[in-house]
Amino acid sequence: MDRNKIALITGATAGIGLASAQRLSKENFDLILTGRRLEKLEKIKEEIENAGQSKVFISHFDIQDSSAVVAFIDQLPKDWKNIDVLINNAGLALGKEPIQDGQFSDWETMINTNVTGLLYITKLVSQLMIKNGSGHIVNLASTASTQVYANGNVYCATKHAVIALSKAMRIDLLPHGIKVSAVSPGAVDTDFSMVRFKGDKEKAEATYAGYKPLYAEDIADLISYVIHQPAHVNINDIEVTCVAQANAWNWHKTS
Ligand code: 8X3
Repeated sequence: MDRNKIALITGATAGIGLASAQRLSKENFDLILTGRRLEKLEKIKEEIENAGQSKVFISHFDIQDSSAVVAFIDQLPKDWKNIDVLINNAGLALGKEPIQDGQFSDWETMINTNVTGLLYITKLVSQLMIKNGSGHIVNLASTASTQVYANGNVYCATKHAVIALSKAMRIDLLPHGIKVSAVSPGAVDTDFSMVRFKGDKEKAEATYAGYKPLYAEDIADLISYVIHQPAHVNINDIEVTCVAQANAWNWHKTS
């Protein structure tokens, strides 16, 4: 291939999405970065392009909005439509209450972002990949994709859906040679918990206190490993936690 590969990363303004963008910019990828915050995307584009290794195309929209997703794909310049890798990273948790106390609006946002938004993007990008004759879709799942913890209800359900959809996509896209992988991290020290607890710093910090959690760069490293396998190899599913976390419930905290 005489061009850089192209990776599309959703939710690229922070956390795992941003770390993946930074990582892939050093690995001969040009990047399509999407998110809701234009200013952040502009800053990231400038930083990566100034470093001189990668071209960056940005687009800001909310993946919950199907017309915005359609418009984004329609308006992608022709050369940027050769997407080699789609990293479905956009996703969030909102609230941590028992089912009887959960907020409808939190549930809607989680389901519409983590599941429906991922589907909108995947449908349209997989059509481009089929036209191009190859591609790799990497879905960000979670330890919550196979386990359910107290008060994790709807978030865990959305991540279970991500694993089910990853398996389904792998079947549907099999005749087209498109790889589908799921990456399932445990606790990663990002603004995930500040978002989940709606700015409650004490609760957010408690999530990562008393042990050494994973960092966004650890997951970017794994994603890089997953997408750099030989053409005939696909990593279907990979779960990763820090050493202090055994599963969704068991932790070894020193304070
Ligand atoms: C993030 C991991 O344990 O907060 O998906 O659900 S957890």
